[in-house]
This record gives sequence, structure tokens and C-alpha cells, in this order.
Amino acid sequence: MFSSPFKESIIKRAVERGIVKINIYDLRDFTHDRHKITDDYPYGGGAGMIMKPEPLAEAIEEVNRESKSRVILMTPQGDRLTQSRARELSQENRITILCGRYEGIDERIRAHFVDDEISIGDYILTGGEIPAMVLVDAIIRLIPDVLGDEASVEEDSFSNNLLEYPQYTRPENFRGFKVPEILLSGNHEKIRRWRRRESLKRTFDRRLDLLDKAELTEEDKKILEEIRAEKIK
Ligand code: 9D3
Repeated sequence: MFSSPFKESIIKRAVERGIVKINIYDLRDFTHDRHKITDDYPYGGGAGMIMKPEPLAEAIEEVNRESKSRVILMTPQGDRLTQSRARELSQENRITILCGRYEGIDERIRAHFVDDEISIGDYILTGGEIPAMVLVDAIIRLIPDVLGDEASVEEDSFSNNLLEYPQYTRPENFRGFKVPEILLSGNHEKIRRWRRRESLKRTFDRRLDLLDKAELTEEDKKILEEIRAEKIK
């Protein structure tokens, strides 16, 4: 399940260049019974199965035998993953990510072996594996030298809390839908202002929550007043 997403170009290149190393472990390798059982019934009854503590503890201990690393549990009950959390985790030398199947893991693992609990959003998935891949992807692209210059990290949405402006490429006329005239003008100052306005307009229309967090210049505030005025009339 993990191998093909990590063979995707950017992550693959980072691994090949030795900037990152990804190790994948199978919990069943940390069981001692013939059937390699990793789950059991919940004490107190109820539906679903719980991941047994021993294989999780032994896996964490084995993986962190030579040097400790932050242990992150992917769980619907975790802190919501944000760009700033990804940025913070990208500073760590090494992290261990646990992803659960079944209804959850034994509480004693969460309490005594886990440092951080992370969710990728308020919707229910079938397991923590895809969230773990999302986290890995979000972190790896922030590690210095992983991205080329072509995709500047600093200019990203969520770094500045504004949504991106609309982008166009050739042809100039696609099925009668034209590229905005200003982008063909060659007037770089006008283009810069148009893009800023479009970013602000989009964020105002779609993500007022982000706009509250954005650092706005006096020019931005003036543009936003104009956008508000246009909406009212
Ligand atoms: C019956 C209660 N369910 C919790 C809402 C149990 C449950 C459902 C699905 C427990 C785990 C899962 C699998 N999901 C994850 O492990 C998971 C997840 C997710 O489902 N959404 C967003 N982020 C994450 S991080 C791990």
C-alpha cells in the first residue's frame, strides 16, 4: 500500500538523492504467535476490534532502539494537520508514524508511547495509512533541497494564508474563453496588482477563516474594501 505513492517523482527523487529515508514496517513482524494476530476484542464489550499493545510497543522499541524519535499516531481524534505542523515536523531528524486499522489502539500505547496525535481532517477513512502518506508527503516537500526552484515553498498558499490567483497558459483563446487582457499586457506592476486582488477576492469569497490570519498590507486592506463595496452593490 505504501510503496507506489512513495515511488512518485518528488518523493522518489528525494529518496534517491539520500535526502530522506522511508522505512515501512509490518506490525505482524512484531507478533510471536503462529497467526500473527495484532488485534483483539475490546474489554467491556462492543463492536469492532482493538490493536493489541504488545506488537505496537515492540515495533516502536525496535524502530527507536539506537536513537529515539518523535512517535506520531495517525488518529481521527488527533490535532488537525496544518501547514505549520508539517513545517515543524520537517525540522525533525527522524519521526516514527503509527497508523491503525480496526476501531483503534489500546489506550496504554497512546498514553505511554505516543508523542503526537494527528488527523488529516474531519471525514472517516478506512485506516490511518493514507493519512500517514499525506503527512509524509506534506513534510518531505518542506525539507531543504527536496523541491527545485520551480516550486517555491514560500509563495505557497497557506504559507501566506491567501488562496492562489487564477493561472492561464496557451492558447489565448480556448473555445471562446479568453485569457484576461491584463496578463497579455506586459505591464508587470499591473499584473502583480491584478494577481494580488484576485488572491484576496478568492480568499474573501471562499475562506474568510484564512483571511483573518493573513498579514495584509495597507494596499491589501484598500483592495479588500473595494472588493467588499463591489459585493454590496
Ligand atoms: C467508531 C468510531 N470511529 C471513529 C470515528 C472509529 C474509526 C474509524 C476509522 C477509527 C479509525 C478509523 C480509520 N481512520 C484513521 O485511522 C485515521 C483518520 C481518518 O479516518 N480521518 C482523518 N484522519 C485520520 S488519521 C487516522
